Amino acid sequence: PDLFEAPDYYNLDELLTDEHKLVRTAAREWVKRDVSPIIEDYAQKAEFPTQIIKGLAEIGAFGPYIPHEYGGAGLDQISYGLIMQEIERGDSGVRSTASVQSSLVMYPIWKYGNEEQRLKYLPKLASGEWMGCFGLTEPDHGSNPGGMVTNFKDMGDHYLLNGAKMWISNAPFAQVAVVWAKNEEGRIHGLIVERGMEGFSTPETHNKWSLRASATGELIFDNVKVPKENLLPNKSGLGAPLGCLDSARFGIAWGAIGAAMDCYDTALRYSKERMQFGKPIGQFQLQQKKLAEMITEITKAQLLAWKLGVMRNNGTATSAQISMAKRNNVDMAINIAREARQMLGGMGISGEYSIMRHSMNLESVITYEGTHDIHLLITGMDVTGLNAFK
Ligand code: TGC
Ligand code: FAD
Repeated sequence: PDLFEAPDYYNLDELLTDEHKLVRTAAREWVKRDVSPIIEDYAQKAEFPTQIIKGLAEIGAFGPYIPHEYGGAGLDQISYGLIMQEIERGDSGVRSTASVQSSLVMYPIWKYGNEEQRLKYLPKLASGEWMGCFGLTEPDHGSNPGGMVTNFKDMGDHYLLNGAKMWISNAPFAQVAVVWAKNEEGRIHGLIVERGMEGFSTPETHNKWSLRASATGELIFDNVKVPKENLLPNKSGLGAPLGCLDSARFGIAWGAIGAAMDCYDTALRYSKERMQFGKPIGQFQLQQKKLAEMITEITKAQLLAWKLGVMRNNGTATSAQISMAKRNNVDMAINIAREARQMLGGMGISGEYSIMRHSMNLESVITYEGTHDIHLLITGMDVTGLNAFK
């Protein structure tokens, strides 16, 4: 079999429909052709390759499950997951761009917006004509977003927005920002802020050693006049942004498998080619242990993601179940990246191979969308009924 398509140790393809496989093939072929050959170079330069935006839109990565009437691909949750998996096989930073656009910008406009907002923004976001970002995290409020200080006041004919967001993916080039801020009563609402509004700026964050091919920045609001029609009317409170995170975390649980697959494939291939002591290194038991553990963990993660996809499709997945998959699968991927890097010896640190880039990228993935420890505490709260955050 083509190693790029592997691994599928438990023949999980049997669980997929023809549509799932077609969507996956389209994403896979596009990543192989348009992302993998250029991405190392962009990561080294610390630049987002804007030329791939059109291709991301074409494979349905912008709003995979948003209905056709709003320009989305109208697919199910498993197709969404498979697209994220294939993109992250290329690079977690590219998957981040797609996650943010779909789950953190299009999703809230679709779910919490009115019809005018859906029609104004969703088709342009689906086609990639406009790119979006999501502002929840602040300099002093990361894991505890409920403490945010960004706020807006009702000025009669508009809102006046003040505050700052930090670590925002896509911020430096986004035309549209979905921003979470408190009103005068301290209630959290979503506002659509557009580039060009006076007092709104998006300085880029430099010197990242992780997600270098993804642009990250701040969102600064200095008395920004936001038209009243830009408030998302249909949901407020912390549950509104957390609902978006459920969708993004689900996609990350699938995406991380893609990064792990690429590291495993690379290490497996290398272990059969690299000769030391007169043998391929794959013949040594210590190297076989690494590969055997990798394929076991990938297979478990695939099953977790697939079943979660079934539950997302029928609307029964709980936020805690999503947390478990995000936490497990990202941890699985970061461990595989680290082991795979060692298997390549000195070559493991070189940009000739993708492993070190995946390894560094996953340091962000294990932190954003809720850190590894925050997700553990969500599981802990779910099973004990006792809240460690309060
Ligand atoms: P808590 O009191 O537990 O909950 C507040 C309200 O929210 C409801 N809720 C949820 N609703 C929907 N989905 C969820 N997952 C929900 N979790 C909780 C909850 O029922 C409650 O509703 P109500 O009506 O009673 O008010 O909230 P808390 O303040 O104790 O915090 C809980 C905690 C720590 C789990 C949460 O705040 C959290 O998840 N923190 C992590 C922050 C985080 O994930 N930030 C991500 C920023 S975005 C990002 O990283 C993008 S990276 C993208 C990329 O590049 O791919
Ligand atoms: P902190 O919350 O300060 O956490 C520091 C440490 O303390 C962590 O290990 C954490 O697990 C631990 N900790 C915190 N609270 C507890 C507790 N109660 N119990 C035990 N341990 C605890 N945010 C957005 O809004 N939009 C984006 O697009 C976005 N993109 C990002 C892109 C990148 C590359 C990165 C790195 C981050 C991005 N983020 C984004 C922000 C991300 O969600 C936050 O970094 C993350 O939620 C953690 O917040 P923090 O960095 O403030 O860490």
